[in-house]
Amino acid sequence: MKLYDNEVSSAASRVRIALALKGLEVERQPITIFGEAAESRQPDYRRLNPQGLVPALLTESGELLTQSLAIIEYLDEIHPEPPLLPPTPEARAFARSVALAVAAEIHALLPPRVAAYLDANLSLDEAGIAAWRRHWVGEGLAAVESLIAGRGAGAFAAGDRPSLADIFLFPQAIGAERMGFDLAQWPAIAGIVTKLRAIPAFAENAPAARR
Ligand SMILES: N[C@@H](CCC(=O)N[C@@H](CS)C(=O)NCC(=O)O)C(=O)O
Repeated sequence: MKLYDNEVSSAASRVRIALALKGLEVERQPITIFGEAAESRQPDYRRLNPQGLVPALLTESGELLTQSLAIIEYLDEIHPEPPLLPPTPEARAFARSVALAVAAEIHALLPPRVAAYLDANLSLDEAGIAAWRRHWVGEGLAAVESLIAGRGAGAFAAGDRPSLADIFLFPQAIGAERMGFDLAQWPAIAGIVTKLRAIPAFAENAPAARR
């Protein structure tokens, strides 16, 4: 398998974490994602992945899979151990809801293409874009905190072992810290992130800081 990857990407980090939890080694193809000249925007990559996003995973059978949630569920199906989804239907639905609360309600508002649009079409300067990002991260993680704390599921976000929910939460929480948020304001998230930092699959595959 081959992963189209970017070390800074929060979405690609999710797939790297899932691969590491499964003990799977894949070929990595770095794809640049920032600026007009980004490889993700070029026709060659668009032909492969029309959305022009990372991650994307080329399977052994030559199919290109896109979207981190779909890729991770695929990996979980072809390599079921250790499972990335909890054992009960309710807990599985909860894990997916945390994953989507991060991917669809927070992360989707932050990537380079969104910042580029705010800059080019809505005349937001750097400070305006930073305020936009802080707003959606702060509001989004506060909601995720309530979801997790309200359910009181266990040691991790959706039970007593790391799951899909943690795979999505961890890179977003690391990103929030880099933006200057103190995770202590969200005690359930802060406690889970402390435990996840001690797990090499998470710690070694967190999104890198943008240089
Ligand atoms: N929902 C997608 C999000 C993918 C995504 O937005 N990736 C970002 C990097 S974190 C990207 O490739 N951005 C390129 C751009 O915004 O132009 C997923 O979960 O895979």
